[in-house]
Amino acid sequence: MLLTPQEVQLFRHNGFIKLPTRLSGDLVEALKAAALKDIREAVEPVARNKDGRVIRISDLWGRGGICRETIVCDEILNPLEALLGPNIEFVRNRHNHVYLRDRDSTASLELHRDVRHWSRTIVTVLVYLEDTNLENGCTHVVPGSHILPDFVNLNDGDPLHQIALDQVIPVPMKAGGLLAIDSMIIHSAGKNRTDGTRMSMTLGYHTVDELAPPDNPKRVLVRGDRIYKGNDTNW
Ligand SMILES: O=C(O)CCC(=O)C(=O)O
Repeated sequence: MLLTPQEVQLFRHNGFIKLPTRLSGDLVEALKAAALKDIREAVEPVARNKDGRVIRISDLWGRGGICRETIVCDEILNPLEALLGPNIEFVRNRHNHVYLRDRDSTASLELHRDVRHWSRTIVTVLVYLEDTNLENGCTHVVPGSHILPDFVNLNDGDPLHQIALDQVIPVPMKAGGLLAIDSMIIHSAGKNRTDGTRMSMTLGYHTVDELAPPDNPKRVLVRGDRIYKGNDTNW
């Protein structure tokens, strides 16, 4: 299912869209089981909290199997085609991980942008492997903030920045739900105030960069062609 022109316009305007597609319950369960196994066995690369517990597994692409199948699945790439065009790359060196957030988690709780400049933004797809809500820390966004002027430190006390910070809203999502954000949007994870977990995958995608050398190992072509239009081929 592709996005309608109206949904594309909403994404461009608001900086996020709940995709109309979702992952099946079976796929979500299989993903959770695979992630929990890698967390239990601490399959590298992983990140740990201060107590040594694994809270994040990284390089989902490199893990292959069901992680890789999800990265290239139609439920994600079909709607992304409406946003990014027919030629899509998966970004290996931003996101590309599963987070297991609990009461002690501190990662990404501060409002932030994932990238520094609109000319180099990515589309991030948040894949929820458990229901997220106000209690267990759903994603929060400041609608439309992807087009605000570029600022690096949101918490510097500047009243203009405070205007943006005051407009943050929560975006609860069901397990299997897919939220696409322009990574320039100001956003955060919510605080998990429950005794349960909140597991999600975070995936980043680009349109193929027609001016970048085509052999970048940090970018994987997941749909279409790797076109190269640099004019150095006919100097
Ligand atoms: O998981 C979330 O809700 C947000 C994640 C996030 O902010 C990030 O990965 O940069």
